[in-house]
Order: sequence, then structure tokens, then C-alpha cells
Amino acid sequence: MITVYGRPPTRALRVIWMLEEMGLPYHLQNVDFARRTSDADFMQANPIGSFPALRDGDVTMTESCAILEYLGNRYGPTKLTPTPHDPSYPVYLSFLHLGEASLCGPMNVIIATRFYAPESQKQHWGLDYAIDNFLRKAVALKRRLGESAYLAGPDFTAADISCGYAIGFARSLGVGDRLDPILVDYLDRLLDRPAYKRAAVVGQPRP
Ligand SMILES: N[C@@H](CCC(=O)N[C@@H](CS)C(=O)NCC(=O)O)C(=O)O
Repeated sequence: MITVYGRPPTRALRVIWMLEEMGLPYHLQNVDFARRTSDADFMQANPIGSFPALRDGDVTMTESCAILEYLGNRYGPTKLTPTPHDPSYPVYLSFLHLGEASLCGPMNVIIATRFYAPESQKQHWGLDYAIDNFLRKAVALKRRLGESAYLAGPDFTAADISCGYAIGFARSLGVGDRLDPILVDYLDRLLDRPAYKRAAVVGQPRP
């Protein structure tokens, strides 16, 4: 059984969304975010202490977008992860990585500042830079979505999970009104997917 460490709204959401898209069974391992570095089982799965981690038999993995690629290739074939001979592969791979390396990663500083910085340091140049940097790079998505329905072409792929998560993350940080309408429309299309809707409530208390 596949075990996912971490839960929405952290980047574990990317992994759970992928599992839901693929219809694969999984177990969600509840780890308290605040105490995660004292959780021996979690720290063994992910020694750097970030969410998510994945355990699949003898395999342990970290890095949300690498896990998407693993799941598609290990349990595919699936259109969610185009393979190297597919003409869409280069653009797919670029956006799969762009979603984390260029979009989401730099936003950690926004989260950390908002929640953990002392009051006197909550407003600073680096924070505005991180937001402007995200918005400038998100233009690459807008340009691509002017050419095709999804980032890799006509089909939804793991690249959309990667970048869609990043745009949703930015919107949850209050940057929504600075997002281009094309990106807002794209995000709304992604969030309307049944697999996303199932993934987003995983681990939440039931009403
Ligand atoms: N590049 C990593 C980033 C992981 C990451 O930063 N996760 C956040 C939660 S969304 C976290 O655990 N932050 C605390 C930390 O890194 O110690 C990935 O995509 O999995």
C-alpha cells in the first residue's frame, strides 16, 4: 500500500491529487506539522523534514513533483505522465519542474514570513520580491495556455497538478487579484476536477 506523509493544503495535496486521478489506493499517514521533526517514522521517510514524503514498499521518496513522475511511470502507462518519445514530453517536463522549482519553492519565504516572522519583520523587501517574482514567472503559464487547453497540450497531465497547485497556493496567500484572468480560469477548471475535489478534503474532519 502506498503511504503519503502530509496532508492538504501542503504539497502533499499534489501527490494525493495524482493518486486520485489514477484511482490508486493509498494510506494517509497523519503527521503533526509542528512536531514533524520529532516523528521518527516520518523523518526516516524524509530526512529533510518537508511534506510530502511517500513510502511504497521498500521505496521512499521526497519532492512532490518527483513523486508525481514516479507514480505515473510506476503505475501507468497514463496520459498524466507523457514518456520521452511523446512529442509533448519536453514541454510537459519543463512545466512539471517549473511548478515547484520556479513558482512554488520561492513562495516558502512568503509563508514563513507571514506565520513565523516577528511583527517587526513581517514587511520587508524580500517578501515583495518573492510575490513579484512569482507573478512574473507565472506569465509563462499564461502564454502557454493561450496555445493549448493544458500545459503539455490538449490533455491534462501531472504538469497541471504541479503548476495548478502553485497558482492555488499563490491565491491562498492573497495574490489572487493580481493573477491574470487566464490563470484564474485555468485554476478554476483544475479545481473543478472530481479527483481534485476528493483530494482537497482528504484528512479533513468530516462535517
Ligand atoms: N520542493 C519540496 C518542497 C517541500 C516543502 O517545502 N513543503 C512544505 C509544506 S508545503 C514544508 O514542509 N515546509 C517546512 C519545511 O520545509 O521544513 C516539494 O515539492 O516536496
